[in-house]
Amino acid sequence: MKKGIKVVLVQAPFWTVQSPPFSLATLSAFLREKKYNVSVFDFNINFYKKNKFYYIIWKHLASVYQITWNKFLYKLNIFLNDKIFDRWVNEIIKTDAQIIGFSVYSSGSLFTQILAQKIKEKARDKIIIFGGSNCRLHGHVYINLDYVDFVCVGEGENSLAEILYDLEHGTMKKSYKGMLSKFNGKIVDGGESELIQLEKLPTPDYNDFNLSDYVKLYLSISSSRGCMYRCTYCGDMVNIFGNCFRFKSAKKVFSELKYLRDNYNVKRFAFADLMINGNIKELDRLCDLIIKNNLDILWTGFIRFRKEMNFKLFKKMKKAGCGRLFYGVETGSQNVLNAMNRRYKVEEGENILRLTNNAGIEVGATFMVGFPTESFKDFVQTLKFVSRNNNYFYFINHLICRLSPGSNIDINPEDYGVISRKMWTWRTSRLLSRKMWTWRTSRLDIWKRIFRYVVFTLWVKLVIIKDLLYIKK
Ligand code: B12
Ligand code: SF4
Repeated sequence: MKKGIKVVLVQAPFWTVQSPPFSLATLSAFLREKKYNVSVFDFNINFYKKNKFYYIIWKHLASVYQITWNKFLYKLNIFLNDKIFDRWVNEIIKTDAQIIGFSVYSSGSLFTQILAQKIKEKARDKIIIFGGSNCRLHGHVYINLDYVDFVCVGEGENSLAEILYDLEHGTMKKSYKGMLSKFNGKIVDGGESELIQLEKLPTPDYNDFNLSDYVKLYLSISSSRGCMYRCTYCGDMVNIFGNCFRFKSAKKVFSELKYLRDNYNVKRFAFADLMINGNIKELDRLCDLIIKNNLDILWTGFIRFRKEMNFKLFKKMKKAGCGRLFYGVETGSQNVLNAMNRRYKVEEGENILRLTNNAGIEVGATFMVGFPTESFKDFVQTLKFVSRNNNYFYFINHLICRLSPGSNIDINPEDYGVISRKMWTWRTSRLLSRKMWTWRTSRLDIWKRIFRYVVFTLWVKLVIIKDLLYIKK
């Protein structure tokens, strides 16, 4: 029998249009298992479907907002999208839910805040909870907004279930583990929540989503949470609950994949893990199970260079349906790799790219230019790395290294020659968190990094053209 408390979970724009928001599918499955009455709304896909062009314009504006927290953009959004917001607010209020939870990523911060504010204006009694990776970074900023009641800074499952339980039994407490809350006008930090046992989590629930709305649909799944490495630039560290790596057994992941395939008739999956090869033995076992049971699926995931990965395993992964893997290559310089604490040798990385490609798996690679200790010589080594290995890449992404809040560089900037942080002091800007998104050693340094980014972009294009000419010959 369902419990009396109703909860709505919301994804505001902007998030992926290829698959339903994974965090909400995970949380709704968990709460439903506990017999709560849950409704889920993906307003991101809703907005996309209404007008794709308009969606893209706002997506870019929202990305400006995520850095500047610009008041003008906030007001412009309310002015131009008022009707859309009203429709969404009404949809939410119609459910009669007491609790409204938002999954907040940096890309969705602008729309989430406006939507939450409008809900509170219309129905003061609703309890508004923010959760998601952006809350780990900006939790204190969010909890200071008068329309936000709780901010989940840890894993959502247990914290949310605890609040729902207490609300139902009239035993609301001063603080909740994994949450920031308000009590008698004061902000209370409930401390770290206990880590959930992944093996006990239910399979993500995609029943609330109209799957035909998504573009080239795939479903997300996870085999682990966290990471056992400590790359110095990595901001995901703040998102790694409990600072450790946890994994599900191959048997459990297989049963989830099978259930999702059979239940939703979907064959394309993406692992939301930070790396799918955190536990190589379980990955190997999972591939065996998929092959033995002829699951007939196609999947992708983020993966890390590890010298334990061999050709036999890549072949097995391919046979089990692995179509593409995403590597964070970052640099072709051993010096920079060491400064990044990537813990592998350039040659090992190259070898793994070759093995992946030879096994018939497409390779997506991300490079990072302008790491604080990167010299011009290091940069040239990265360019050479790209041309040497270009045949193995299906596509290359690259970005300028930015200061990720919570990363080692952020905590110990002096160790990397980062002497001062550039503060975004827009006159219109709202409350800004202490952590900033970029740094500067000198004005020249910024231009140097932009220059390298441009050169890298051109280089990738040049290498591709060169290869095409070569093939034509
Ligand atoms: C998988 C993933 C994706 C997938 C999403 C798949 C999907 N269907 O949802 C894809 C590849 C599409 C993706 C895309 C992007 N991503 Co991404 N992604 C991730 C990754 C690796 C894992 C996220 C995940 O699903 N984890 C598993 C779930 C279960 O965990 P979770 O989301 O944290 O949710 C838990 C808690 O946070 C909490 N919670 C979450 N929501 C709520 C809500 C409530 C009410 C409560 C109480 C709790 C709660 O409970 C959940 C369960 O414990 C993270 C890295 C990370 N460390 O989190 C980056 C990350 C979330 N992505 C990020 C970004 C920036 C993006 C992009 C915007 C990048 C870009 N510029 O294009 C795009 C957005 C989509 C688009 N193209 O427009 C950033 C977000 C930054 C921030 N601080 O907000 C992260 C943190 C990576 C990073 N360090 O930069 N991403
Ligand atoms: S960059 Fe990847 S491997 Fe390195 S600490 Fe972050 S999540 Fe882990």
